[in-house]
Amino acid sequence: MTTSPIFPSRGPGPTSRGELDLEERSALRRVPGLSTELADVTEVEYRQLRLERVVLVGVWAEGSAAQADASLAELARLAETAGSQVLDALVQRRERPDPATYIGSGKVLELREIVLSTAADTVICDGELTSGQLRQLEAKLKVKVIDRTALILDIFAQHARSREGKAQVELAQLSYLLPRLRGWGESLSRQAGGAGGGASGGVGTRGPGETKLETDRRRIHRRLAKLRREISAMRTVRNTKRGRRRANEVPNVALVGYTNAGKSSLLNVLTGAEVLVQDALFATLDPTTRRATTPQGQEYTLTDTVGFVRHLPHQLVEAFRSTLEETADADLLLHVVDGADPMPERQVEAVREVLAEITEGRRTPMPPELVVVNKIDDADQFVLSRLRHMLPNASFVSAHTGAGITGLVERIAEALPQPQVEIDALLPWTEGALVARVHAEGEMLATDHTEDGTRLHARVRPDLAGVLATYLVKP
Ligand SMILES: Nc1nc2c(ncn2[C@@H]2O[C@H](COP(=O)(O)OP(=O)(O)OP(=O)(O)O)[C@@H](O)[C@H]2O)c(=O)[nH]1
Ligand SMILES: [Mg+2]
Repeated sequence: MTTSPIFPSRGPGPTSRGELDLEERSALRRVPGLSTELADVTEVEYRQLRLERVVLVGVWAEGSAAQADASLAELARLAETAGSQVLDALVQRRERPDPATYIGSGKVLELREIVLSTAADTVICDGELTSGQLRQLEAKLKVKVIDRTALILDIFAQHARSREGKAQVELAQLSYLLPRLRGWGESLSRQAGGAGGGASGGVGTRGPGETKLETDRRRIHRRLAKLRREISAMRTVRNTKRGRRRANEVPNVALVGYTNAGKSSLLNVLTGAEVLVQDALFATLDPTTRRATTPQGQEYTLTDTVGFVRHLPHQLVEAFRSTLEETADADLLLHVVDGADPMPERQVEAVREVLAEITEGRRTPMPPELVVVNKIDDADQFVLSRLRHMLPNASFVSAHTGAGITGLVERIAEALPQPQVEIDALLPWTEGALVARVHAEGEMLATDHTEDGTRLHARVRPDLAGVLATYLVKP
């Protein structure tokens, strides 16, 4: 077993403030982030992380040491995106997480020391923990403990803007919360109650009674049902809009990819849009669609949407299913890969996993995928050559410098489904090969053999229509 701190500790903090912090936190923890309809569910502690002092901890069960470190580095970025200050990080080498306390009991003691010396107020675990694990860790560490799933849900909650996005995030949060209702946070409340003056009966006595718990559960179930109804109603509206686009036969291209890969930047470059670009994870949650035109003049729409991450909480995938499925209905996927990431291969894998989860059980197959490796201006040459090998058909671009963008635009144009052009042409007998080609590629409406040649009435792709231009019969 090894414990490797990968972030320098910032030295011991003022532990004397601990009790005060604890009280403040208990006050803060009550029902933040939930809608007003649940405001009186005091035991529903969906924990917010804003501006907290955190220590990260991970279990390294498989893969290389570099991967384990990268995993914690990503957790650190997530924590910072959520607004926390990362003080320290630990990885424990273990075959599997401890069923009771996630990390081993010896390591829990070490972690407690680190928590004390850094004056951290929160520990974030790099996985999805059971409520039992969370409760036991909190009892031992005496600070708030949350897992990676809750952290990601928190970022989504902070970034959600649209009514639909907010409803989707709340649905995900409540689904996460429901199985964890009993007990999580209970031990900490008791601690706070004790520290706050023993017999006064404050915080410690507010643990959920069985009846209260049942009421909370019922309320949450009702709320979940309502959210599902609302989300499906909003989806109907969006489907109608999309149906209208379809009817106009404007093909849609969807940008997908790992969070922070540069999807929004590419949307801006390709369409001249000005959507939010941020060096933050999950900057984009709401889908944005913009019109674009190929160099040949064909119109299409480009949709930017929520990014993916390794082990995207399944509650989020479920809640965002309608948004994500829309992606899977596109005519073409632009799969954006962050070339500046040290291990972009893992991003590609994670994105394909989420896409597979979305399309699972659907009858329509995945749209064709065009991989775009972005940020080549900032990428390591070794990583790029690995990617060129792994993704021989990818486009290599930089949204910042514009490198490779012209080529990408051509590739998009080629990959778009072509609208069919209806032609009426009279081909001389000498053009037998062309007649055969129209039969093979086009949709035949009528054929007539006349004295002057073959009269063809058909629907064909624009390029073939171009070839036939000289033989068109003027109406
Ligand atoms: N060096 C470099 N940085 C880039 C490039 N494209 C985007 N970035 C930066 O990468 C960060 C993320 O860009 P976004 O376009 O917001 O990425 P995104 O995929 O939309 O991210 P989310 O919406 O958060 O999932 C920003 O800081 C961009 O400035 C590029 O070609 N080169
Ligand atoms: Mg974005």
